Amino acid sequence: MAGEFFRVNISSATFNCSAPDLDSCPDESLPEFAFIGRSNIGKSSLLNVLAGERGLARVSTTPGFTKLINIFTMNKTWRLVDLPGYGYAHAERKVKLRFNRAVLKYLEHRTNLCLVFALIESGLAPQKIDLEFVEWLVRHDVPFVLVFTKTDKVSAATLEANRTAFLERISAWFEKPPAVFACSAVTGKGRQELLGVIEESMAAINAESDRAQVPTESSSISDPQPPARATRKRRPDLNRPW
Ligand SMILES: Nc1nc2c(ncn2[C@@H]2O[C@H](COP(=O)(O)OP(=O)(O)OP(=O)(O)O)[C@@H](O)[C@H]2O)c(=O)[nH]1
Ligand SMILES: [Mg+2]
Repeated sequence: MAGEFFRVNISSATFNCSAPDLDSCPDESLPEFAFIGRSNIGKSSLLNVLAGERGLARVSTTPGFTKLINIFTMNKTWRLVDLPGYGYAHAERKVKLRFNRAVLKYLEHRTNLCLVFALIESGLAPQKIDLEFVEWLVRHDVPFVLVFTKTDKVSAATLEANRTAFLERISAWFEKPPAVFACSAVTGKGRQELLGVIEESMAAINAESDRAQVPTESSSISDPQPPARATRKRRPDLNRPW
């Protein structure tokens, strides 16, 4: 139910693979939830917090550390995806792109990508590159929630001011603004809420899949409906309860 969160228990978290691009990613059989944001924002750290395994994704003080699409499987049934960050000039210089082309392709075309956690620094006023990236997500219909992170480094008042300012800057792009969460990889704040979003998302996908498989009056045995999972884009839409 909207606004209520389940307690998700992760009993197994394993490394699946590191892919240089979309074509190298594993099959699309499991729902994926990906972390994106500026280099050094804390994507790998937050993935570890959600997974409950400190050393699962590699963390570094060096910006631009994660260079591949790193995929991890939770409870053998869904995946967390650690993406290379954006906005790190040195990593981008060669290709003269502000955003990593392989990451954009993954975000745009990965059909089992259910939701993106777009990380924003709690301690900063809205940054041009984050606004530009969120606009790209909106234009490409990528379902996302905003995660203001590193909240342990800022006061509640600073977080609130920056969150409000960011939402004001993006408000014209939506009828209904995206859900916003506040997290810290240091304190674990926000973990249950993000896991709750994942749980809700998977429940919605399963319900949609079940609905699609219920025979209708017009369907017949000689004209079976193909299973929804195999044939349809399974991305949730932007009008989700959260
Ligand atoms: N205080 C604080 N530090 C954090 C938090 N999350 C991450 N860090 C630190 O920020 C630095 C970068 O963390 P990463 O998780 O590697 O960041 P990333 O976004 O994966 O970085 P790239 O892979 O380079 O894009 C590390 O020194 C972390 O310890 C947080 O919530 N609070
Ligand atoms: Mg990283």
